[in-house]
Amino acid sequence: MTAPLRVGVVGVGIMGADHAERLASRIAGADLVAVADADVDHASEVAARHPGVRATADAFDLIAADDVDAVLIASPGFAHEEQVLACLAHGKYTLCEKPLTTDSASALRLVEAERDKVGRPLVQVGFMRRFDPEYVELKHLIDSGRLGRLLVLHNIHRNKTSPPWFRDSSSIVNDSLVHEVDVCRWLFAEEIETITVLTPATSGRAPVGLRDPQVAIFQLAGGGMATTEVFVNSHVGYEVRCEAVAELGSATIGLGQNLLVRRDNGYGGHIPDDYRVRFARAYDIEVQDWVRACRRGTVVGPTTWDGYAATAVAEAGVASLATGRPVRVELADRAAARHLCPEQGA
Ligand code: ISE
Repeated sequence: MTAPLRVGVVGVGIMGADHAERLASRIAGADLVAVADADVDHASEVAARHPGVRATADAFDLIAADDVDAVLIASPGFAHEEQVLACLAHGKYTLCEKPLTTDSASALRLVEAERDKVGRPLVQVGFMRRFDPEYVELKHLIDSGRLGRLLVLHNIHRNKTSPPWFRDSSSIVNDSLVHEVDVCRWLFAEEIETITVLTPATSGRAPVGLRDPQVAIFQLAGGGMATTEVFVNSHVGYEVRCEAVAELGSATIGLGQNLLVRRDNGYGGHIPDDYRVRFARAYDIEVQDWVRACRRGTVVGPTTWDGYAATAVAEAGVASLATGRPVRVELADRAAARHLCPEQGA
């Protein structure tokens, strides 16, 4: 394809509006042509920021439109299944924000629909950490073998405050911990077999009904393990760190030590408020790579299978949250995703 990729964005809440801005201003080879949101006034407001972009309340109109080559879905997770199915039916390349869907059965239906209706990958799932330069460097280091065999990952995932739609503790698993699920599958290049979600003392600053922080333990198929602390009301800032412990050494990312200022008997740096700042580069690279791949007629990055596996692990995590006991992750046969190249995804 030589012409720019004409992209429509479905859902222009916090993340969708951020992606619309990125597509309209920073991404080469793409034209933002339309935005859709159930709140049409908000869609119009976002469209008005970008001359020539139209707004609609109907996601399905946008997906079907002849002048839309590819669709970026950033609507709430519960809307994803129908919207991704529409994209598959119209043969449109799709970048679907995480989670692929909110339960494993519907996520698996999407893997199968992509296989049966299209027969090749068309959908990328928005696990943007795989495009973050620090995570990419860590992945290359692990894959190079220079640290020897990867044994353990320690993850820290903190948000300043949780969004208002985090009404119960399962949101932390489904919406926040799910990133570490994907990171672990990707860095180990193995599936997660069991997950345990523990609830230490809850912070007095967490909204009522939210067990926050949580500590999760993943057991990988090859025997490795990962620990994750998710704390979404730390009231400090957005912090994501990962330490990989391997046979010959360890490696850490996310220390955020780019600029250290010494002043008035102190020293320190800045901690961003949220993921749009911390992962700005990752989002830019993710969307730019997606656009390039669509124009070449391919798909890169996390696949529908990765989206399905992450949702299945999160679902087991929510079950574990209720008891604090390990829960086994039941995955479908990988043949469900035989249309994906073996090297794609985790
Ligand atoms: C949000 O949806 C994200 O994806 C962020 O990366 C995560 O840190 C946050 O907890 C989620 O709510």
